[in-house]
Amino acid sequence: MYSVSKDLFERAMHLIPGGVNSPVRACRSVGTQPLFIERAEGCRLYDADGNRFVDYVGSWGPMILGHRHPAVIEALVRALAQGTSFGAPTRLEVELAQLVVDAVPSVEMIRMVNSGTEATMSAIRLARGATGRDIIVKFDGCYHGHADSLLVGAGSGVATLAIAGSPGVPQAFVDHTLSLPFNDSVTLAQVMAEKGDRIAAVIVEPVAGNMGLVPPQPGFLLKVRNLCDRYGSVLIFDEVMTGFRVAYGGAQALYSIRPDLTCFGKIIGGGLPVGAYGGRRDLMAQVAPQGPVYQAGTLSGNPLAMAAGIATLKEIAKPGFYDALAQSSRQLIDGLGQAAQKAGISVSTSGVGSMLGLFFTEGPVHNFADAKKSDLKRFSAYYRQMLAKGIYLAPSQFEAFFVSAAHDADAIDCTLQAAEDVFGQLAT
Ligand code: KE4
Repeated sequence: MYSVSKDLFERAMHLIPGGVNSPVRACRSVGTQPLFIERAEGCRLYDADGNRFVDYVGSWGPMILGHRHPAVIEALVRALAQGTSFGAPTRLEVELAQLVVDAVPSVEMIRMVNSGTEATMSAIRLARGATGRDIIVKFDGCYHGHADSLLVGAGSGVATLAIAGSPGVPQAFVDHTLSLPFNDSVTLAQVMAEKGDRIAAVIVEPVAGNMGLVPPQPGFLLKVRNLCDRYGSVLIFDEVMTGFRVAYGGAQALYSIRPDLTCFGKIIGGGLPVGAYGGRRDLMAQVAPQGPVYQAGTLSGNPLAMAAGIATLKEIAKPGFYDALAQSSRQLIDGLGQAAQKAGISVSTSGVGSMLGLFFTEGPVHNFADAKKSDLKRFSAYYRQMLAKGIYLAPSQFEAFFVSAAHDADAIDCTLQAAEDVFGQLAT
């Protein structure tokens, strides 16, 4: 069933740490070996053994259109005909920057980079440079990439691997980073009252997706915004995952909050390596070469990534795109909750647009401490049994999962059928 993947994994283990190029893909927290994917089409993946799966990882978010959308492929073919990388400006960078600026009013200027990590790392540096302050506030369970100063009490891989921070992160970085409970504006207010004049920025996933899916509680984001205003700290929305996912204008459009800086990734690259940070003109004007805050990147604004991102954004900007996606997503998450309930399995489900979460705990799940109450053994069994039925989920309780425009009724139906069988088996 998975013999080719097993062989490839054995070879990979000798060449690549853990046999993967990104930790969560190792599937260690769910007790399986990773499948090596050969190709993808629409909402489905095909592994090296020819097995077919309905894909709810979507490359961890970028594939909101589904895999190999014709418009994206055509744009890439056109771009390839011109070359792959020039190390010089191209019209495509201007076009993608304009699309993002038009879509997200708080973004007056934007800089392309090559990953979400680069985006958040650079936004943090900019906030520190602009304020002359050092302290950064983040929230437990939120993951902003693997930059040293942010790998403290993070979610995603760190949560899954139960590493608090990471070896190699100097103590000094821990001193400059405070990690507080998500959705807890009282604690944030206390910390800001005590240290606010030394806090350069508060960085938050406006909808947390790296401890599983945890939406903001009513008023939380507004309270964060008001506290940043009160103490002169920069508010950074890490929309690497939520940007163009939960709404065309991102979570900030959904919750009507205007951050000072926003980080992007994933969808704006249409599946190619990309990241970006942008926001207030007076802040972004301080980024080199216009200003003194240095940041650079060999492949920043790469024409292939720009072409795929432009094609993707043009498709998702079309009328009705998000309504249709929300409808199929709602059908899925409600169906999963009902299937679990029917089997007598305690789960807590949540959804913001096509970004979904299912915890194996009674809930409610409002923060990382709640999320960690989940039954990880039961999640692992659920993951493995759903995989055996052709449903490809994120291999971690602490990840969100995603529906794309390519997930048709057949895909949703067979997922719900599989879940009904699996929850029934888990209950015995
Ligand atoms: P990258 O450096 O992985 O492109 O982006 C880091 C990042 C920043 N901010 C948020 C909110 C993110 O979700 C991420 C990366 N997400 C993880 C999984 N949720 C990527 C998967 C992986 O690490 O393999």
